[in-house]
Amino acid sequence: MRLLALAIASALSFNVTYAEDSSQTTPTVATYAIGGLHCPPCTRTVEASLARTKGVKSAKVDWATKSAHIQFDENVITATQVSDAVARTPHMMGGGMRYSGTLALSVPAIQDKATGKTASDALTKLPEIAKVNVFPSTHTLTVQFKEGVKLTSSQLIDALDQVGLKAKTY
Ligand SMILES: [Cu+2]
Repeated sequence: MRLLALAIASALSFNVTYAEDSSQTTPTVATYAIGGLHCPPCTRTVEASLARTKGVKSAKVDWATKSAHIQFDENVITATQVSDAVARTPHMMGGGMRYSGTLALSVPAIQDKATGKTASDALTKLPEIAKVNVFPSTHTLTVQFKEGVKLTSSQLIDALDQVGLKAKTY
C-alpha cells in the first residue's frame, strides 16, 4: 500500500515537472489597477505583501495612478493568483476595507465601442473572469478575475488573439 502511494506520488511529480518545462520561462511584466488604496502608505502595504509572495520578482505601487507594476514568474504564480495576493493583503485601515488588483492589457485595435465589445465578449466567455472594463481612448482594458482561479496572462492574450485582437501586458 505504501509502495503504491509512493509510485503515484512520483508519477504526479513527474507530470508537474513536465508541465512546468513546457510553459513560458520569461517573467511577466504587468500593470494592475489597484483598488482600495486609502492613503499613500497603503502603497507600501501592498508592495510589502507582494514582495513576500512566492513567484513575485518585483512590485511597485503608484499612488498617483492607483496602479502597480509587477514582475512575476507565471510558472510559480499566475496573473489571477497575483490578484488574489493583492486581495488577501490585510488592509492597513482594517475594518471592512479591502485591496483589489485588476490586470491591465494593451490592445491597440480597441479604437471604439464596437472593437471594445469584441474584446470584452471574448474575455467574459472565460469562466475565470468576473468583469472587463474597456478604455477605447487609451486602447486598454482591465480584467477583474474571480477569486481562487488559475489563468495566465498568455491564456488571456490567446483568447483575444482568437478574435483577431493582438494584446499584451505592459
Ligand atoms: Cu492607507
